[in-house]
Amino acid sequence: MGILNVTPDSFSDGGCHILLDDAMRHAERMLAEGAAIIDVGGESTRPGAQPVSTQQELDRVAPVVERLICEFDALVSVDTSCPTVMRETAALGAGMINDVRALQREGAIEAALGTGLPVCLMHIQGEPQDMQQSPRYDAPIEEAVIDFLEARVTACEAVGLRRERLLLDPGFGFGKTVEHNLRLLNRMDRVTRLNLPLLVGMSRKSMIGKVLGRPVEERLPGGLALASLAVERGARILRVHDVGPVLDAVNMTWAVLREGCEHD
Ligand code: 7PJ
Repeated sequence: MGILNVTPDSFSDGGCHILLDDAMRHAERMLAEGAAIIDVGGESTRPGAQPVSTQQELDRVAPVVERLICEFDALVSVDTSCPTVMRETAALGAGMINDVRALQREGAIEAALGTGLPVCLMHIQGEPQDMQQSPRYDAPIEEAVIDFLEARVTACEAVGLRRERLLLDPGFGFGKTVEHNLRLLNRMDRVTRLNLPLLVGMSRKSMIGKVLGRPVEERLPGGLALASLAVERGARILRVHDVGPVLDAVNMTWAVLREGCEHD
């Protein structure tokens, strides 16, 4: 899954894709490099980011979604928590909803249900404005994440949004310290026990910066290590900026894992 931010303040490629043509060129490149899904986001959820209005988010996202489908026939996922954005982009042909708030906003479950689309439910503690201030958990992080995701799956099923339409994401960096993130990745096989496909996003995130002491433009090698480990621990979709290099890392990892399966 290639990341296409259409926010003026997204931290790693901020301001680069404000222009529609730039966004399209960037998406075309990610598709050429092997992306199966383009994830379009119009709300910056970086720590401390300010909220956007529904209209603002829609104005950013809708033209990009429309052109991606029309010009590239791409499978488009929309990174949104907003019920209106879910409905409007689904009507334009989006193929998936990616909600970092796991459909907790008022009306979001109903909106997602109405679209008929698959939905990724991500774990988050707090809101982007304050989630990184001093994340704390009473239970081990992996247990907290599993309990939260299980509760969200139950809430979806309660209104008729079937399990078969859901994907899960442990939410690296969303209300978590570096130690939480590292432990969560190590224990991620436990999250696979919920028996739903796992999507993960660690590309260029601050956990890499903190461990390696690298600025955002120098985090690819660290990201490749995390991508490989994530696949080994059960991730099935990786949300990334650098599609080509990550795909090589994943294919190499997968070749080793497949050999293990064939000879066991
Ligand atoms: C994630 C996301 C993630 C999912 C962002 C960033 C922050 N969606 N949207 N998982 N992160 N599903 O890319 O650094 O980890 S925005």
